[in-house]
Amino acid sequence: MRLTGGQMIADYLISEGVEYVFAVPGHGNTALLDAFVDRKGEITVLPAMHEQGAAHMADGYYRASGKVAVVCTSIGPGATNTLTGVATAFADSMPLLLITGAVHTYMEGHGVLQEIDRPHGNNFPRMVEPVVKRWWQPSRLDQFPAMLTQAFNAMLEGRPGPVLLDIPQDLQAELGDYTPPTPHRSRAGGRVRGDRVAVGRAVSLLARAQRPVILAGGGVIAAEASDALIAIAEHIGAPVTHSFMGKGSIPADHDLYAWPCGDMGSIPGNAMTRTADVILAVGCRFSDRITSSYRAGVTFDIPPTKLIQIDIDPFEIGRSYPVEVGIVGDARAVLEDIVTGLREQGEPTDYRRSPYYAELQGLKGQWEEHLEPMRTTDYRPMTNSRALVELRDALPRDAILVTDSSNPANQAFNEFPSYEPKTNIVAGGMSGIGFGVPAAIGAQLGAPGTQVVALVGDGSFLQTGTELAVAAMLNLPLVVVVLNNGGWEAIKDLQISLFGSDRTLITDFRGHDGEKYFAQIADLARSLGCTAERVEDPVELGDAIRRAVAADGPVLIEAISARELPWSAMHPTGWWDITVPAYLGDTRADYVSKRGF
Ligand SMILES: Cc1ncc(C[n+]2csc(CCOP(=O)(O)OP(=O)(O)O)c2C)c(N)n1
Ligand SMILES: [Mg+2]
Repeated sequence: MRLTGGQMIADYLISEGVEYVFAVPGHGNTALLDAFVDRKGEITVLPAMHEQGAAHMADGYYRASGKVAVVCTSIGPGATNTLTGVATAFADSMPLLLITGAVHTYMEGHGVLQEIDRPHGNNFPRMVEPVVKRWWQPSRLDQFPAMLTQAFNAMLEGRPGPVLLDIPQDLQAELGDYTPPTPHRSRAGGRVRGDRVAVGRAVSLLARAQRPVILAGGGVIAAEASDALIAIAEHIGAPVTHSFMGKGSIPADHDLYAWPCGDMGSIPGNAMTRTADVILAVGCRFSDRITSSYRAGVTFDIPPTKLIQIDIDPFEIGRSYPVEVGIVGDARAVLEDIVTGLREQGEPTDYRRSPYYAELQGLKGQWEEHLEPMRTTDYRPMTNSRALVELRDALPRDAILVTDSSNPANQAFNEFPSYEPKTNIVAGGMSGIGFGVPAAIGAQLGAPGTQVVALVGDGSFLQTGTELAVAAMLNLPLVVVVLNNGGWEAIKDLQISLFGSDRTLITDFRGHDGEKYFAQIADLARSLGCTAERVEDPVELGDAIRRAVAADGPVLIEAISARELPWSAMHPTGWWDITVPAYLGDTRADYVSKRGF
């Protein structure tokens, strides 16, 4: 058949079952977008207010649904605005199909409007290259079928991630011959099994371990490997801790749940990993976030702890810690083989009778005690810990919590129980503020029957909160809770605790009169078409959230939150390498004495 390039793309996306295209239009993609006009009912094109928002929406949609979404933007600024969103998906190994407009093939290099033209014409792909698995910039229509099938292959196979199609405007509009490719005929499918010898060695190590610990990363969620992971934990009595991305791998009320480890981690998480004799790490990168910046003996002590590491990407094996056994493979396939191996070796341990189990329960009790004062206080402005308690109480067990960065995200990581995979959505590797609201819009579209809640700070909201206009247009039943403390308080807390109380700079928002400045966030949400409430008393927060959950459209709750230490801060148990300037004397010396390198 004869189709335009735009029609070929629309047709292939529909054949792949893509439901949503998040788009911002411009002259660079109008011919492409027009191809979707005649396919209404088969695929939905939705607006975003900013291209970063579009990318976070597509990413959030995938994280909640496991289905790929498309981002379609214009050329130049429309394309460059996507970079943070694409980088976020790339860091967390999330597939995302970015389609941008490019200069007409016959005008490339002339420096036309919005062309990134130096040192090479049509050069946007090289800006995005470090954060995509692959990119295409076709110059002929006959390249389209292979480009489209290869794009889905690259996105979905092996370690998933985003890809870019940068489509010259003339090709979007021109007719060419097209034989629709069959989706799935160009990719393998199935699961990559681990090496049998290596799996056998892992089984022996785990069966003999006295203090085994399982560390769940995002790979467990991606591979839907929770059941196998829990089966191993129960067979050998191993506490389970996790990274930001691995949260939800095991229900928080499972008795082997050890809460998270790392610089923002918990007492049990860090104590168990620090003293383990064998750690089974699954689909996790060992970023500085969960290793306490690699300072030995805070979160990990590898060696002497023996590490079994499973990852779909061979590069991750042994990247930061030497492995006793490294296994390349799909997390679920490998864990299922380990379960089989363990069952062949013997009966499950009666782990609840062991002193090791008692030790874990003791540490979990200490953790609850550690959090208790900040969780139960009626102090106003409210603590984040108290807000998290109220939020958990008001939400169903399967609600999806979307966070991005800073204290709201870090405290949710440490304090908010997640019970199911895919109910914890967080900007893990990039940890970018501004992810929360648009990602939650995408997640609510991806999980229509489940309550999605974004929990963000005012600093985060002020970056991308205008995407609530999209939630209002769609009347999405999304709940957004903004913890408004009038500033970038997590960074202020760092400035104070590391550099001194007289060395804060720009982190409290202040007006020209020197008074603290607060954005009126509930008013802002109302102006965009959302219902909004402002809550100052923590006692009233739970009911406000219940009202928001019961509403049928988007509701924002502006919760006025603590802005001064100790109320404003989280109290983590790990260590984070935040560099201290050389002129800060004793503080610098203390920092240097602690760092791992
Ligand atoms: C895009 C981006 N810019 C800057 C940062 C650095 N950063 C981390 S936390 C933070 C403060 C965030 O403020 P807010 O969302 O209000 O949360 P609070 O710390 O006040 O609770 C900043 C600026 C970041 N993580 N992401
Ligand atoms: Mg703030």
